[in-house]
Amino acid sequence: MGFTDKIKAFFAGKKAIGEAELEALTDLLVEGDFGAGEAYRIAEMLEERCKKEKRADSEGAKAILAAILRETLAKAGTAKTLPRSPAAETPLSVMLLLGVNGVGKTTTAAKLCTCYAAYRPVLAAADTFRAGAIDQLKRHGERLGVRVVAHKSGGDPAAVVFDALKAAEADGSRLVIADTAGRMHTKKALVEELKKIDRVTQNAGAGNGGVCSLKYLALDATTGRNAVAQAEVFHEAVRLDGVILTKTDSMAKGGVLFSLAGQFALPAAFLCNGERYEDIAAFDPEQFVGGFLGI
Ligand SMILES: Nc1nc2c(ncn2[C@@H]2O[C@H](COP(=O)(O)OP(=O)(O)OP(=O)(O)O)[C@@H](O)[C@H]2O)c(=O)[nH]1
Ligand SMILES: [Mg+2]
Repeated sequence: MGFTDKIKAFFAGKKAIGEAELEALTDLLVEGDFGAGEAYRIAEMLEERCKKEKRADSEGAKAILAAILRETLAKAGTAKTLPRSPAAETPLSVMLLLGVNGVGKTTTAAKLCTCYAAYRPVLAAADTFRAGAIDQLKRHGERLGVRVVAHKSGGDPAAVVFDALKAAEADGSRLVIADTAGRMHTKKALVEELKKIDRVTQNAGAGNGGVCSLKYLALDATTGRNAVAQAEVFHEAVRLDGVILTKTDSMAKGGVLFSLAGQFALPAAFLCNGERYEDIAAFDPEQFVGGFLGI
């Protein structure tokens, strides 16, 4: 039975939510990738609110749980993104896709080209580390009809981003989407690399009111709680603008997004649910909570 089916079965046909039910719900939340402490806290809040609102029936409890989950996500606010069409005053922007190995950075960079087609995006092959990464991005570029700016393997990622920004300016493009290397950065190396990219980004935009830089962390939903640990390292190092949860199509539960919102005030920006270019959507908290609880 899938996770959402279990949640549905849990609430279906129960007349009252008592001690035993709250305990079972805590276990279910943990199974849904909540941390144990958080799951316990949410169950406690649910118990309190059910008492206060005099609703111990399962329908009432489910509605209250949905409200608690929505409030948890709201703590993170809304992730910074770009409007789908550039306004006249929208500065040249760069989106950096960060994350550990294999989470879906390159695929997501390509998907974002379709979301922001109105910007006539340029892809920057800033993963100069993994053999084959540049060719992989070039293949996406060919399929999408998007220009890919690349240097040689082993080159400086910041220099690639700089050249991509120059190419974008020359082409009348308003957005650079940069694929980065997926090695597990030490915090220091990550900070240094991104500082350098930030520096060249600001230089590239000098005289044009600067460049808007957005840092997104790609997280693989199937890694469960490990995603929270990854987010903590990256967010502490570089202050992320949002998270992109990938592979939500593969039996993943997504409870980590509640942890990221609750613990780090880090919001989700996009969800990816497949390997096709169109398998990406802006994060919608209402819909996400509905999906999580099978409402
Ligand atoms: N099912 C599913 N697969 C995905 C999704 N996003 C990416 N993938 C797959 O995950 C694998 C890794 O994707 P990449 O985009 O190469 O990941 P990456 O983070 O760039 O990997 P490295 O460059 O090696 O660090 C590929 O097989 C993708 O097709 C998704 O939303 N759903
Ligand atoms: Mg990659």
